[in-house]
Amino acid sequence: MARSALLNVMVDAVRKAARSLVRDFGEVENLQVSLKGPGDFVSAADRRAEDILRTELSRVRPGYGLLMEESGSIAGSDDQHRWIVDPLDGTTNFLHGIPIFAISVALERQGQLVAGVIYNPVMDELYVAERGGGAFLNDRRLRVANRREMHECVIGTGIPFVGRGDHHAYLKQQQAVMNETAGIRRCGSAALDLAWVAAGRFDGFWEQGLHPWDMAAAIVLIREAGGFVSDLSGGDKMFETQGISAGNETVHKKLLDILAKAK
Ligand code: 2AM
Ligand code: CA
Repeated sequence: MARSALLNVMVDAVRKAARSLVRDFGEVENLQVSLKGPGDFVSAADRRAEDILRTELSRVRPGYGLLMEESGSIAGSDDQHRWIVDPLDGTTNFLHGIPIFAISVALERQGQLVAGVIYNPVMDELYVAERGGGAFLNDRRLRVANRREMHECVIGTGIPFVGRGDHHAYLKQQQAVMNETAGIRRCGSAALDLAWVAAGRFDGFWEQGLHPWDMAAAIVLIREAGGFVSDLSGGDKMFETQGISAGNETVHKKLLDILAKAK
């Protein structure tokens, strides 16, 4: 597959940051047993990866704005373009030595998401998509799963934790989904969970309380894989409402219906 110049610069930046993350992930296991624990170390790993991404993306596309998990919003001289970057999605997994985490980079042009790259360096799974050009996993074309019966569907989700989200409302949603589906999975990286919808591994996904950097790249991937993405009311305000739901056309609609009834 011949990649566009844009995807090439995104992939190069992501691979460079991934080398730093993988080195640091190797250290985490040693630190698990230390008195202080790996918490501060992981924050530093996160910042190191973000610094590499900011440096590389700004070098190849000077002037583009940035929205990054750690540094926040950085305005550029070009107000038509913005990178949306999560240097380490799945921080809790990383901290616990669980090898499910990813770097996620998206490009927004005139307010529209046009390209996305998500990379899980431990599994060496590179997901890329560009608007109109399809979605790929390690150069293999992706298509969302085509199951239509909810009782056959595996649905990914994110579960709120201490101090985060409305636990009661979430449990009602989870109960409603578990009553109708083949199973629920919670892997701990929204970017990867959503990439897995694009790859047809999960039939659907929903989560509340996410930020743009958790979902931006994956939104491009899912749409380019023929899937549907919306906020939890079926609208297009994923960033504003912090909620997201995805699947093929049928599963996406059925999942939204189940979630609406669970209120
Ligand atoms: P993170 O690892 O980059 O923080 C898991 O349900 C998803 O929620 C992950 O993508 C995770 O991204 C995100 N997440 C974890 N803690 C969060 C928090 N305090 N606020 C917002 N998102 C969070
Ligand atoms: Ca994240």
